[in-house]
Amino acid sequence: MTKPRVAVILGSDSDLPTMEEGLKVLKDFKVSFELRIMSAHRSPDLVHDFARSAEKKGIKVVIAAAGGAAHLAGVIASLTRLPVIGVPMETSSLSGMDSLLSTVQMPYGVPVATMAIGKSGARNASIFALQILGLTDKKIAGELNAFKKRLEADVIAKNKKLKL
Ligand code: RP5
Repeated sequence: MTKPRVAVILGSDSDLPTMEEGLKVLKDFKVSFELRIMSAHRSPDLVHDFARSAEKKGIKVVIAAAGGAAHLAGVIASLTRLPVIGVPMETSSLSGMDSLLSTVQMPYGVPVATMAIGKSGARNASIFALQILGLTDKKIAGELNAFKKRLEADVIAKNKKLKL
């Protein structure tokens, strides 16, 4: 196994079923990743230690998923220069709007690239991470080009199936 270049950080194990959708994408592209559970509120020291050491360990991009008062991605972004992608989890009380706003509303200088709420955000977080890696990795760039071509081909095929 090559050294992980992507770290996927979950606020809780309850986020895993949603984030598995994104992990599948990384696996499909055969990109190794580190998967950890840590909470900005319940285990701040773990978050601090991870974020301060991630770049030195060879991580290039962090995906952080959290729900509710979802400060995990923002706290990680405050502690590292690595790009941080936030995935807001769907919640039962506010349908994930709480997670979305607390992930996206970052102050100037500490951005979090915030995806859509839930599974579609989880999948796009992985695509976005691959796009970042693809800036310097020709193999990933080529595979992303092929992936985008497949998306286009699917749309064209749907048009052909239309019966008016
Ligand atoms: C957040 O609180 C987690 O990211 C999770 O989405 C939410 C609920 O966590 P659990 O109570 O299920 O551990 O920190």
